[in-house]
Amino acid sequence: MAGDPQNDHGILEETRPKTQKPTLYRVILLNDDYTTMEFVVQILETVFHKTPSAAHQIMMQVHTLGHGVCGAYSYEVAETKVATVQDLARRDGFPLQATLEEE
Ligand code: TYC
Repeated sequence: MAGDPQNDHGILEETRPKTQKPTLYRVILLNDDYTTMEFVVQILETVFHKTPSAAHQIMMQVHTLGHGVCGAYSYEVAETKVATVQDLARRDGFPLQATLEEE
């Protein structure tokens, strides 16, 4: 039986994995008609540490498909990145939205 500590020679052994995979959350960027492409690229470079080329690629994916993945992080980090994106966007008067999705 999985996780049964009693093996067939009667010796107790711990079979439970010692490490657990942390649940990761994707940060999803959503398209809109008003945020500039330049601002989205800047967000991807500064908040998500993407190269200029990767940032441009993700921005174009969001622009054409409606949404795109910026990265996967622990819940706390992902939440903070969503809040940072929204704060920076509002500060510059853009309606840009980001959301979380469990991986
Ligand atoms: N659609 C926007 C434009 O044409 C650009 C854009 C891309 C906006 C990605 C948001 O997450 C976004 N200016």
